[in-house]
Amino acid sequence: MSTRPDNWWKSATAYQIYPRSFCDSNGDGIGDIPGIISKLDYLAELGVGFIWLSPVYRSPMADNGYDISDYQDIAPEFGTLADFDRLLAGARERGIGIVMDLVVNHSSDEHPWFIESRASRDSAKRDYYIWRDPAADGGPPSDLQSFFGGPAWTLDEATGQYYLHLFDRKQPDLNWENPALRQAIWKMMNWWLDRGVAGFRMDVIDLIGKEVDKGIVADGPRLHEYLQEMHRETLAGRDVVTVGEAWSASTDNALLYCGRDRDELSMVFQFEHVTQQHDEKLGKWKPKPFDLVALKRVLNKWQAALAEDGWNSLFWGNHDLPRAVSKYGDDKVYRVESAKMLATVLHLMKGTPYIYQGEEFGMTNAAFSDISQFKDLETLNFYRLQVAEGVSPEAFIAGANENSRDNARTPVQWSDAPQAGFTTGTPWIDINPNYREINADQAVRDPESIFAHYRSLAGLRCELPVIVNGDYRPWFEEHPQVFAYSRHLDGQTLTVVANFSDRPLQLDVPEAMRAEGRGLIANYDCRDHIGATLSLQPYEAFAVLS
Ligand code: TEU
Ligand code: CA
Repeated sequence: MSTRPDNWWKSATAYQIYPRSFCDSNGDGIGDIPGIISKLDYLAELGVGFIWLSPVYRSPMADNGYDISDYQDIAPEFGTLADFDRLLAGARERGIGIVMDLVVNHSSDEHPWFIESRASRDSAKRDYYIWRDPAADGGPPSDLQSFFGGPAWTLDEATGQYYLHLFDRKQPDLNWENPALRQAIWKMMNWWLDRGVAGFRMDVIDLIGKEVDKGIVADGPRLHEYLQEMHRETLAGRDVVTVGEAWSASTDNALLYCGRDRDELSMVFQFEHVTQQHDEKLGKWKPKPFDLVALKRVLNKWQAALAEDGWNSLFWGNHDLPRAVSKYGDDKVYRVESAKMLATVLHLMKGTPYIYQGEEFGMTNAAFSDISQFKDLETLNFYRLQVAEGVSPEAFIAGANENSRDNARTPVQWSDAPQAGFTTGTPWIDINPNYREINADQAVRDPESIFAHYRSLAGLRCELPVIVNGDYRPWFEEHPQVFAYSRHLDGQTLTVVANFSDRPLQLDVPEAMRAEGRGLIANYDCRDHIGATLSLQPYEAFAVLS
C-alpha cells in the first residue's frame, strides 16, 4: 500500500489533536471532524507526518471521550464514520497518517459490555470487568485510590459487588485476564487498521497487566504478555506506528516495550521529566520550582538508555499537561524566543517529536480566575478533596492554573476573529483572551513566527539523517541555564546550544564542542560556528551542522 520508507515514523513529526478543542465546523461550540478536515492544509504546511487523534468514538464524554461506549462508531458531536473516512482520505492525500487513541484499560459504564456485565452476577460478560465482594465491613474491597481522587471501587447496589475504576466511576476497568475480552479488542483494532489508520496511541497501557488483589496497578506481571499477544493478533505485518502511554516507564523497563526483538510497540510516552517536578504529597497541584539540571538529567538519561535499541518519543505537552511555553519557557516577555528555543531543543534530540495543538504558534496556559471556568473532572474532583482538607480555593486555583489539564484544552486560536475563529457559537470552555495577539493566522503569515520555526524543524528532520539517527552526546550537564548537546552520524556533527533562561550568559566552550559549518536554525541571528567562547541572549537557541 505504501511507498513510505521503513520506520517512516522515525523521521516524521507528530501532531496531537484534541478534537473537542481543535476546530468547530457547525457552531455548536465543540470541535469536530469536519473542522479537522478544514485544517489539513494547515497541518500539511507545518510538515506533519502523522496525527495522534485523541478519542473521537461514541462516548458520554465524562472524560471528553476517554470513556468509550462504542469503539466502532464516532461520537455524534464529532461527526460520522463517513466524516472519519473523509478525514483519513484527505490526510492520506497529504501524506499524513491518522493514529487512533486506543483506550482499552477501561470503557464507559455506558458501553453495552458494562451494561451486560453489571446486569447480574452470572451474566455472560460479568467477567469483562473487575468485580469483587465488599470487605467484611461492607466497604470497598481495598483502599486502592482512583487517579482522579477518591476510592477506585464503586458498589453496584443491585448485585452487591464493587467494580474497579482506576479513573472515574464512569470508566470501569476492563478485565484483561479474560481471553474473550482480549479477542474482542483485537477484532476492534483490526477493524480500524483495515480501515486505514496509521497506528495507535495507547492510553495508560502500562495498567492493563494489573493484579489488583495484590495492589499491583502499573507494570503488572502480565503486561508484556498481553502486548505481545496484541502484536501477534493485530499489528504484525502492518506498517504502523504505536506509542504506549506509560507513566510508570523507566529507563530500566523501556526496552521491554520497544526493544527491537520484543514485538510490542514502536515507542512509549514516558513522564519522568514531568513527574520529577511534582510535589511528593500534593503531586502536580503543588509544583516545585523549575530545575533545569534535573530536567536535563532525565532527558539525557533517556537518550542514553535508548541509544542502541528502542526509540524515544519527545514531547513537552499534551492534553493532560500545561502549555509548554508557560511551563518551561516565558509566556510573557520572551514568549516567541522561548517557544522556539523549546522546539529546537526537543526536535533535534533522537526520537519522534510530538507537537500538541496550538504549541506550534505558542499558545499559553489558561489563567482562569474562578473554579467555574474549569471543566476537567480531575481538576474539579481534586478541588473538592483538597478544599475539604483545608487548602484554600485561591491556592488550589493558582496550582491549577499552572498544571491543570484545562490549560491545554482551551480552544485553538485560529485568528483574531470573534471566538478566535474556533466557533461561531459559544465554546464549551473559555477561549484565552490573548487570541487577538496569539493565533495561527498571524503565525502563518509571519516568516519569523514560532510556526515558521516548527515548520523548519519538521523539514530538517526529513532532510538530515543525523537528526533521526545520529548518536547523542550531552554538554554542560550541570549548568543551570544551558541545554546543549551534539549529534553524530557518518562524520557529520550537529551541535545544539540553548539558553534555557531569561538572563544573557557567557560560556567557555570545551575544545571538543567547538564547530564550524552551516547554521541550521536559530531564534536570534543565524550562527554558523561555535568558538572558544559564546555569549547567549535570553532563550537563545541555535544549531550548527559541521
Ligand atoms: O491519562 C492517564 C493519566 O494517568 C492522567 O489522567 C493523569 O492521571 C493525569 O493527567 C495526571 O494528573 C490518560 C489520558 O491521557 C487522560 O486524558 C485520561 O483522562 C486518562 O488516561 C483516562 O483515560
Ligand atoms: Ca461542532
